[in-house]
Amino acid sequence: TDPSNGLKKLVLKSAQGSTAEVYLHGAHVTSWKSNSGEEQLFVSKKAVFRPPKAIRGGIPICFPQFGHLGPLEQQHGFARNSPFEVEAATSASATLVLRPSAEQLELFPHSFELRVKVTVGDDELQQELTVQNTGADPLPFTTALHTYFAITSIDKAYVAGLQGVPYIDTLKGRDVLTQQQEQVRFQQEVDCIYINTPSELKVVDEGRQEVVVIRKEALPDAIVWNPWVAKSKAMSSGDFGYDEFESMLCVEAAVAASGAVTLAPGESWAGKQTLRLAKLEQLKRN
Ligand code: TA6
Repeated sequence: TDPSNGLKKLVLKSAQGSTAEVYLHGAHVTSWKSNSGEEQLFVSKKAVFRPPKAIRGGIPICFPQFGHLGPLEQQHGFARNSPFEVEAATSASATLVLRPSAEQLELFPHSFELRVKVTVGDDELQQELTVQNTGADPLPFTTALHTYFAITSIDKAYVAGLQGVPYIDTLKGRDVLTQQQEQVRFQQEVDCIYINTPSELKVVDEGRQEVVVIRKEALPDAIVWNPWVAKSKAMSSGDFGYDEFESMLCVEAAVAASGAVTLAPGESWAGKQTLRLAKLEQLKRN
């Protein structure tokens, strides 16, 4: 139990010294430190650790829908602010499970089991999601790992690997555009849903000369978000500092605009995100 907020969390540690912290509330990873002990994830200084409020930062799990791509009023679904149970745990990994409550079944009349397996390794963090349809009807869902990356400063950061990928700029409507540049950089609010991206994307922090390589499996889409000034000011009444947009960016591995997954009764789906820290020059060599 975390003495600062009374919430239950698991602390994971790899043989190489990398650590992760995952709260049972939302199976929410709030910290991933590399072997050297450097924090890779952003959590707002104003984050609220009080269920059912979702924690502003780390890796919220958006399920059974991403954004408004689903039937629920609540953006990003209810998994991120639900109590998970620990099903299995070792020093470096934990499997948490969510079965919908009666209230949630009222909202979303599909029974399911959502498992999240978090594993920390050599400068690496893995999250494996499995969804099992335990009901008698088809189960449609969209989902996202809404990862908030810590960066030195937004003017020295970019996302690589999206050149030529179709995307929807949610701030400009629903047209499908095509990403022209290899590097997605930030000079204003960005909120784009990239559709069927390559399986590997890079979050580059030129400030630290480091890269987090994102490898996605069965999570075909990626949302890139930075709230910038106006949105940050709007959020700063709550759980986000007015200037915190300068030290974070979101790249979210997702099943989103490429279309919902629909599971037949008894069927399962599995998706995975692997985050790996590398030095920038290492990647420029190979
Ligand atoms: O992933 C981008 C986004 O959908 C943004 O539009 C913004 O709403 C962000 O998620 C944060 O959503 P939240 O519900 O966590 O405040």
